[in-house]
Amino acid sequence: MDATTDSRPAEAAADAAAGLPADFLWGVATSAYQIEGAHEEDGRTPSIWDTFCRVPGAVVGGENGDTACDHYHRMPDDVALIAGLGVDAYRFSVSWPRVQPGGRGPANARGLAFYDRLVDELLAKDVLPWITLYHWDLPQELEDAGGWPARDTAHRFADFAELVMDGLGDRVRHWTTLNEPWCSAMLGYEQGVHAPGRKDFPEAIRAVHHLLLGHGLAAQRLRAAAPEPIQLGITLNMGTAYPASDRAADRDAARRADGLGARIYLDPLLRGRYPADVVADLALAGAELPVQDGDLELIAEPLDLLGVNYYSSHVFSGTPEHGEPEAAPTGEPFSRIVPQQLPVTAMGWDIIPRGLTDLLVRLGRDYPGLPLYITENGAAFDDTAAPDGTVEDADRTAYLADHIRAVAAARTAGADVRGYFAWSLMDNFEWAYGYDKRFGLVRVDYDTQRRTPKRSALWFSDTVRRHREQRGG
Ligand code: IFM
Repeated sequence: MDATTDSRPAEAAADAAAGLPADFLWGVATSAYQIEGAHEEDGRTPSIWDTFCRVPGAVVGGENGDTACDHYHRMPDDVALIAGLGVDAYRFSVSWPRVQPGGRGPANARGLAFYDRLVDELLAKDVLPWITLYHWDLPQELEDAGGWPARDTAHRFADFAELVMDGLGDRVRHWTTLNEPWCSAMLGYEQGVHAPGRKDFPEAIRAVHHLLLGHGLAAQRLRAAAPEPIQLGITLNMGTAYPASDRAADRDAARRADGLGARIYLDPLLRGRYPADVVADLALAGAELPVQDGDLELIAEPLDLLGVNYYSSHVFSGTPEHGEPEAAPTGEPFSRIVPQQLPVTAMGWDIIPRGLTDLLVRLGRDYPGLPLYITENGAAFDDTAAPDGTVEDADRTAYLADHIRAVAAARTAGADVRGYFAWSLMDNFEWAYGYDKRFGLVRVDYDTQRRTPKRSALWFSDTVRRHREQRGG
C-alpha cells in the first residue's frame, strides 16, 4: 500500500455522501459510561470502570465517569440535540450495573426506567433507537468472580440481555450485543490499559472466547424473547493490516495482526470456526481458546448485520527496523507497526480513509451476504473553543468527509454498507485518556455542561439533510 498518498485533506466536503443510496442510515453514537454520570443513582452499582478509574495513574488526570456529561439528568435535551441534527438513528449502550446491579438477579426497575424514557423520547422525535448491550461496563462483582476469562460471565451476560429485551423489546428493533470485544479482551486483560487492568495474554484469550460465547448466548435469548423480529448484530473494531512489502516476513506479520485483530472474531461468528493459523499462533504464545462442545454453534448464531468501528489502519513489518527477519525475544515471530508519516488525529492515530474502503470491500468478499453498518467513525482533535463555545473544527469535518467518501467508494466496489454513525454525538469520557481527548460533534463544557454544536456537527447535519432531500425524504 502507498499510504503516503492516502490522506490528503478533503478538497470539498460538500459531496461526501454522493453515491450513497436513498435508504442509507445516518446516526450518531455514544456509550453509557462515557456520558451518563449518575454513577450512584437509582440503584446503580460500580462497574469495572468505576473501580479502574480509582487506581492511581490508570486514567489521565485521575478522571472518572462519575458525572461525565450528566446525560442521565439531561437526556431529554440531549435527545432534542440529536433530533436537531436530523439523523435517522441514535446508537447508545445500556449500563449493565444500572439495569442489573451486581450483574445477577432481577432488573432494577429504576435503572431500566431511564432507558424506557430514552427510547420513548427518541421515538417521539422520530429517531431510531439502536441499542448496544455491552460497551465495557462489566459489573464489578462479575469481575471479582473472574471477569470475562471466566465462562460464567458469558451466561450472566445472556441473562442481562434478556432483561433488557423484556423491558425495551416492544419498541426497539436494532440490537447489538458487544461493542469491540477486542478492546474488552486485549486492552482490558492483556495490555492492562483499560479496566479491569490485568496483564495476562492467556487470560485475554480466554476472555475473547467467553465474550463471543456471551454474544452467542445473548443472541439466542434476544431472538427468543423478542416480541417481534429484530435486527441483531455485533460491533467489531477493525482496520486494514497492510504488509510493509511483498516479502514473506512482512506478509506474515500482517496476517498475524489481522488474525488476532479481526479473524479471531469474524471467523467463529460468520464461519463457525476459529482460524487454524490463529489457533497455531496462539499455541506458540502459550495461549488457548477454551472451546467446549457446542460453543461454536452458539457463537455462529446467524446475524442480521455487522457493526464496523473504524478509526485507522496499520502497516506491518516482520523484521526489526534495521535487520533481517528474526524471532522476537519471546520466540514468536517478529512484528512491528511501520510509521507512515501521515497526518494523525489527537490520539496519534494515522488518518487512512482508504483503509476503511479496503476493509469494507474485504468484509463483503470474505464474509458475503451480511449487511454492514459503520457503527463508529470519528476523530479527536485539539479543539479550540471561542468564548461562545463554538469550535471551527475543519480537521474533524475533513476526517468525516473523507471517511464517508471511503464508505461510498466501498459501496461502488460492491460492499453492502447500509449506514454510518459518527462517533461521537458529544465530547465525553475517553476512557484512559479522561476528558482530554474530544471526539464530539458537539462540544461539552464540563464546568457548565453546556452543549455547543461544533462546525463539524453543522456540516454533518447539512450532509444528512441534503442527502435526504436528494433521496426525496
Ligand atoms: O470512545 C471510544 C469508544 O468507546 C469505542 N470505540 C473507540 C472510541 C474512540 O476511542
